[in-house]
Amino acid sequence: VEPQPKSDLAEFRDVFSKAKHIAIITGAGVSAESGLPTFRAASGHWRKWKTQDLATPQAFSRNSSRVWEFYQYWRELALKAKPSAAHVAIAECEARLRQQGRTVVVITQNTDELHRQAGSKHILEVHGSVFRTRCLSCGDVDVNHHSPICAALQGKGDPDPNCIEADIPVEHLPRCDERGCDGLLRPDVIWFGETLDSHVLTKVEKELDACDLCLLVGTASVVFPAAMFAPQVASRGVPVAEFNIRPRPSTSRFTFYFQGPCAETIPIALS
Ligand code: BJW
Ligand code: ZN
Repeated sequence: VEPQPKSDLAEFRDVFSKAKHIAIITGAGVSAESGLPTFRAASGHWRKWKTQDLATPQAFSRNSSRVWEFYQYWRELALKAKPSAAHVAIAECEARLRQQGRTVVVITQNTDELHRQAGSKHILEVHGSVFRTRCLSCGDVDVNHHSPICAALQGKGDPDPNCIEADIPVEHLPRCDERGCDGLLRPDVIWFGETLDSHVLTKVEKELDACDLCLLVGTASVVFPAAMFAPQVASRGVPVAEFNIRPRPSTSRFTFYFQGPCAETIPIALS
């Protein structure tokens, strides 16, 4: 029989108190209590489509207007959202441990910047950010928190499956303002079929190799390569603690499992 992960908080707290380099891997579940829908729940649909139909370079080249409407909706939600108790506890933990010469790194798949808003400093955003744009012509990457991001997207992005598509001409979608460029902008996020930024991945590898405790919070762990991060740490014999509302097949490979909404479990675990 496989060893079962433990849900013993006192034992976790003991390991946590001795850890010097903590890697916290997060997914959409950490933002669920901020009111942002997760990707693989029924609520994760937008109009008639799933994320897999919209978050691809093919979808963007076929219908840039539709994909920008989807991101208009997302960016509005993320801008209005407030960090949850889990985001806050993670940020406070980093600040507190720093005083003791211990480090915390957040390796997040989320593109909502809520960890940053909560005050986390050491963050690796492996799937990018919806608040950055990238130019398809010159490659320029820019920070952009404006909403709407361009006049034509004002009031667009309604998730109702029966609403009429905006069909915005590409010249009215977000365009590059670098001198003489005017190229089409896209959200600076990683879509299916695209490789993760190699500089970010190198930093992630370093952190996974250096950590002596790993937390895996609110992710379905089905999207690669991020799904391999925690198993990679566990295979070195380093303790991994998973926090999720429901166990997953690979949960059994980890040292600890704490079931429940992470806005409840994380503040207790990291207090
Ligand atoms: C709570 C909670 C609460 C709820 N408290 N918990 C086979 C092997 C290897 C690779 C592939 C393969 N087949 C296909 C691939 C490629 C593909 C992939 O992995 N597909 C899988 C679906 C199989 N991967 C890629 O394409 C990646 N690139 C790549 O691999 O490059 C090399 C390559 C290229 C081509 C072919 C093969 C290889 C890129 C992946 C990019 C993912 N991008 C997205 C969109 C980002 C843009 C945006 O945000 O708009 O990233 S997809 C979406 O999923 C988003 C998320 O970051 C990501 C992960 O989702 P996450 O965070 O796990 O969310 P959910 O909703 O799935 O889960 C929420 C969890 O929280 C659940 O477990 C809940 O129970 C829990 N929860 N409430 C605690 N309150
Ligand atoms: Zn440009």
